[in-house]
Amino acid sequence: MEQYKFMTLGRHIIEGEKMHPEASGELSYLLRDLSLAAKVISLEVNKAGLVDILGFTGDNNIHGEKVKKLDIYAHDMLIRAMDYGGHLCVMASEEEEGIIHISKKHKIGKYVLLFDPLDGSSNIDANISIGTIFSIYKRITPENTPGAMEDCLQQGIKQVAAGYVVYGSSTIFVYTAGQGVHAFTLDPSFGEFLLSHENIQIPKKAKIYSANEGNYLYWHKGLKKYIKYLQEEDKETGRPYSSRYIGSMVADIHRNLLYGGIFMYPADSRHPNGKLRLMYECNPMAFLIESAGGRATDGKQRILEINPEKLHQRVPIFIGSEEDVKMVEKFMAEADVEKTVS
Ligand code: AHM
Ligand code: MG
Repeated sequence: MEQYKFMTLGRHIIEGEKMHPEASGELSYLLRDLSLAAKVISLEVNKAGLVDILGFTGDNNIHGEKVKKLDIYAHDMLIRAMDYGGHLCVMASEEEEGIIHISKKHKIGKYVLLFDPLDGSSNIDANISIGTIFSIYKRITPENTPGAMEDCLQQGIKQVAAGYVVYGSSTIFVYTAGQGVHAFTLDPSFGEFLLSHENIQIPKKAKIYSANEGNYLYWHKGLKKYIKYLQEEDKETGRPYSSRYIGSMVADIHRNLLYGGIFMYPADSRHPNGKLRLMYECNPMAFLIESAGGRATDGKQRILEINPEKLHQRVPIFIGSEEDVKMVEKFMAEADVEKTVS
């Protein structure tokens, strides 16, 4: 097994910064604050089966879904850990309808943070991996003023850093600040994230597809054909593929990042924009997967180039190994041509 240097997340961030002497260091502090929030959330997630925290609170979130206590806990914890640092001007969370202003008591900074505090939370009761997803931008409104909606509604390509924390058999913090994708595994005995995967590159082509096939009936014709194609036998192209779907985006993407594969949450005839949110789920994952050499589109357009219209906008997503994503795009484009001709 490859031996890594005994490198903590904090030290890795500082060393990365040394390569950019012009950097103010604010992004490093921001990532460090995020990792602190992740440790606290991880502790609470691990305790979920032990304390009376499971079950619904009875409240609905802004999408009309039942909210569990841990979602609220993670949302509150992130705000508490992030708003006093002086590095942010505004935040937005999947669990809150509007933007979240920085308290007047604290200094206002130049960065913008968007997050999904606990993605895949419908899996909590079954002890299945869940995660926190984050996305960081530089503000576009004038400095030293409160951040605004336009700071949050930037194209994904403008992200300066993004990542996720997966709370699974171990807790792993994965991030990119544009130069490589790195993963750090939490050592629970002394509470440090230690470098476990450096410069992760997603395989160009793989043998795994992840999608909720229960929606098959409602899918685009080209997508149906693509899935059937993956299930056919052909040794040369490595088919049939394996189907792996956890139903927890962070866990599905994490596996595909390491082993290669394609994750899809497409549009369907009942949900023309798919399910996942551009600002909280798709953009950060697209930034990360592209930084690891992969590809992310909505079937036609690069996710990172979509012009966001609203905070909680949903978009279809096809993300993962480059050649696999290109292949599904080809199937869908061909089906569209057939439809126009007939
Ligand atoms: P959430 O943000 O409400 O947790 O929903 C997002 C989750 C993703 O983690 C996962 O990929 C998807 O919803 C699963 O949806 P489905 O149950 O429709 O397959
Ligand atoms: Mg989510």
